Amino acid sequence: MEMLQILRADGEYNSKLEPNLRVEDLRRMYRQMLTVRRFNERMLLLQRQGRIGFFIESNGQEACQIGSAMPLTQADWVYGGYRDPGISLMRGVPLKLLVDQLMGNSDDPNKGRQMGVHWGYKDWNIVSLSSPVACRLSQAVGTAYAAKIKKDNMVCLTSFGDGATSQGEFHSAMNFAGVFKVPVIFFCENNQYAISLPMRRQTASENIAVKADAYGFEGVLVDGNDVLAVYMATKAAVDKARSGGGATLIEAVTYRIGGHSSSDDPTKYRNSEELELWKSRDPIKRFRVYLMKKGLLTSQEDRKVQDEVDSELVATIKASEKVPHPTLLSMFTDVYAEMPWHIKEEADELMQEGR
Ligand SMILES: Cc1ncc(C[n+]2csc(CCOP(=O)(O)OP(=O)(O)O)c2C)c(N)n1
Repeated sequence: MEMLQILRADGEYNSKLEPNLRVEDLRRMYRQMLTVRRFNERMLLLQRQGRIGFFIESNGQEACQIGSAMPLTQADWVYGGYRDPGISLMRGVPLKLLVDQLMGNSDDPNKGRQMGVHWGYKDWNIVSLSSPVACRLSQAVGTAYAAKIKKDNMVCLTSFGDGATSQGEFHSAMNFAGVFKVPVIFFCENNQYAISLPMRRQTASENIAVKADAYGFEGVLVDGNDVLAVYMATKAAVDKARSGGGATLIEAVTYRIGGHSSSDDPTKYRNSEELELWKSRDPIKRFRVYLMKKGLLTSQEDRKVQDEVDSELVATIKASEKVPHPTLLSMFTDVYAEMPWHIKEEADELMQEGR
């Protein structure tokens, strides 16, 4: 199976395959990729300083997030992962809401009741993340199937890691999607590891994309560090799903540059040569070289964008840190349409304590 690649690691590109994207879209994609990178760096620092409790980085996976979100419309639905803050940003979720989520403050739409990095933004059709690996695949298939029954023109994209493909839920979701020709895009961000388990121990198949064959739909292998290739592959899958052609499995081959989470030490299970090799395939660097080659970005403009992204992050963190924690009583709101008596009793008791 051939891997779709448009931008090579050194920034050379295949002009025959370039997508027809507007200049402002290319610039937006670059800015958002930078934002994700800086967001990762800053949030990990905040976690180390004890200003947030937990974080999961997506350093190195920026092209996957930005390229896969790009072809979606606002009406489409996303069941994304903890490594996908960039999908939220591309859909228009303000950066502050991402920081609010990690702080669990009262501006967070979930009011701090979800685990950190478990993004969910109803206004942008981003469904709150469930922790069990792979369970969102069948949730996404269900949503997409409902849309099909209702003759709603939306598609549903779900992203997940290589580890998710070894769960039973992967089989159930893929099988159902194939049989019922559901408008869903399975977007696998193969970052080579499921915590410490390397890809060679994950599957004996030649790759993950090939698994789609068994379910009767197309599997596509794409360079996950090439934002243009990810965009092209996802756009084709979105167009196909929207026109009744059913599901696609996209395997975006990438690498997790950081640890699994802020609680992990990856030096325990992988070597620095491997890390350096993948760092040389950086998705942002190659997109920057491409934009410069095309005359769409100068070094000065690049500096300016980077400064703007940094300033926005600093200001956002400051603003989020000023927001108070949710009140204790907020744990009783938005949960039940009608509060059961025993919960009401607990809420009343808490209120009497003046909290
Ligand atoms: C059913 C289940 N088993 C184990 C875990 C613990 N766990 C959390 S993330 C993770 C690895 C997931 O790897 P992958 O799907 O490749 O995604 P990645 O973290 O690499 O993005 C595991 C085992 C879990 N959340 N759910």
